[in-house]
Amino acid sequence: MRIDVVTIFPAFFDVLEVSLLGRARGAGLLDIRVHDLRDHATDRHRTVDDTPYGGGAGMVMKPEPWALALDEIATLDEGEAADAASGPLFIFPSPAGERFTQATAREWSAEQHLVFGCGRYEGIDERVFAYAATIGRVRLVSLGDYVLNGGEVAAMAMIEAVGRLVPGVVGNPDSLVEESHEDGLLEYPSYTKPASWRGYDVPGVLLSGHHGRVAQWRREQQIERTRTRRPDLLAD
Ligand code: 6GU
Repeated sequence: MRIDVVTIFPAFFDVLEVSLLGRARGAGLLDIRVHDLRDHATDRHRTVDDTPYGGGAGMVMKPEPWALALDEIATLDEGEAADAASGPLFIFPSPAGERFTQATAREWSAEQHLVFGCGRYEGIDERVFAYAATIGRVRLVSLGDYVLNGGEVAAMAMIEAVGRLVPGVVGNPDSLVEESHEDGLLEYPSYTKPASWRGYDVPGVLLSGHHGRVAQWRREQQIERTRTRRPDLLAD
């Protein structure tokens, strides 16, 4: 899978060189390319923002540098411009977007080419989204109901959630099956040795060697945890 990121803070993405995703990049499973939006500014001050029409606080990111950056990234291997069908999936992290979930991550993990456009300030000129929809598909996506300073940290979270679902990135695919949110429930609690530690004992059923009872206990724990911590998931 190819993933491009457009940002005015490329350094945010340096950590993609470590851990699981770093290894996946080294192995050629993920082709991640980070671009500095300022490289596409058209003035010598490398300006990427301006004051909002209609007034108001903060600055808005200008459309021209975005269009140049997205055009370059969406250009097909044959040098031709992409269209809505042949182009990448453009993802703009935004607190005003639809909610990102494990289902979204699953869906995106089957894509060939994702492009994350990270906005800063009060946002990106709205026309950029309309333009991007002519050279690919566009989604505005939020991590949750709180505000971050920009799309970078949100894009990192989404890249990790999607990247680990790309075949081969996680060594043992079994570990992807029993996770929180994969079956709509939170994950069951986990324990390792020693069986007794500082007065806390591992639940006896896990030491019983009885696979059926272990499976039943874990299921009960999943439901109970979800009921107390995330009742909204059961309502869905
Ligand atoms: Cl995707 N972006 C920003 N800026 N803030 C957020 C968010 C995204 N998701 C939650 N808060």
